[in-house]
Amino acid sequence: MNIKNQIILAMDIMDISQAIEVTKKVAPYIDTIKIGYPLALSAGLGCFSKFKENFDFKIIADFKVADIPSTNEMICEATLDAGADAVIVHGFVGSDSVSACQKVAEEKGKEIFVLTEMSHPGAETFLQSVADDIARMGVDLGIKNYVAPSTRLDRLSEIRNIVGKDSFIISPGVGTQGGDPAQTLQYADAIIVGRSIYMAKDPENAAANIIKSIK
Ligand code: OMP
Repeated sequence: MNIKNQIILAMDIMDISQAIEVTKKVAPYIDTIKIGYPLALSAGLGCFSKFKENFDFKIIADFKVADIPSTNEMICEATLDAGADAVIVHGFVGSDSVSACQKVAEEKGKEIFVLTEMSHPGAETFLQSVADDIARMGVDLGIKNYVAPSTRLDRLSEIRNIVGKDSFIISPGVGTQGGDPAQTLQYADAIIVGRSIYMAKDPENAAANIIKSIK
């Protein structure tokens, strides 16, 4: 994906006006925002166009799509038609479900991100053991964009090895979950940061400090 800035804001504030206000403060540092269930379920899918009206940003819809192919197809249709530029899709559901999303995105000139391993501790229970296979499946399907954890650099590095240097990896878990921005960017193309920015007393300064730490 063509993301210039290495930092993606995870905007999980549930109040749309507050979400826009905070985003305005950090707008100079970002060109891509990730919006997921917290904001979309509170404000509706119209929040994508509200963000597009206010910012010249790409929007990644973090809906972690994980259903049968025909339902995945409908979810991606609705999400991308509402204005998202890309959608995050779970890989564990298998190649038919992922391909369904890939097909819809391609038809619309948009993109998907395949989630391999998640960043939270619970991902070690089930998901971690199949994450390499999920990444290999992505490669076989010709997927170019992936999500992989900043909280386990050994795993992030392994997933990078599998998907190759030409793939685009975005990495959540930086800051509040413990991941380090600079170390993560040794393996990922961009970091996803939420609470360490939007819950900071001074979000602009928080974003500026992260940028400084990766230069
Ligand atoms: P903070 O922990 O507040 O920085 O937010 C991280 C963001 O990334 C949240 O929106 C999570 O839902 C999301 N995320 C993870 O934290 N871990 C994952 O494994 C995957 C995601 C994601 O798909 O974005």
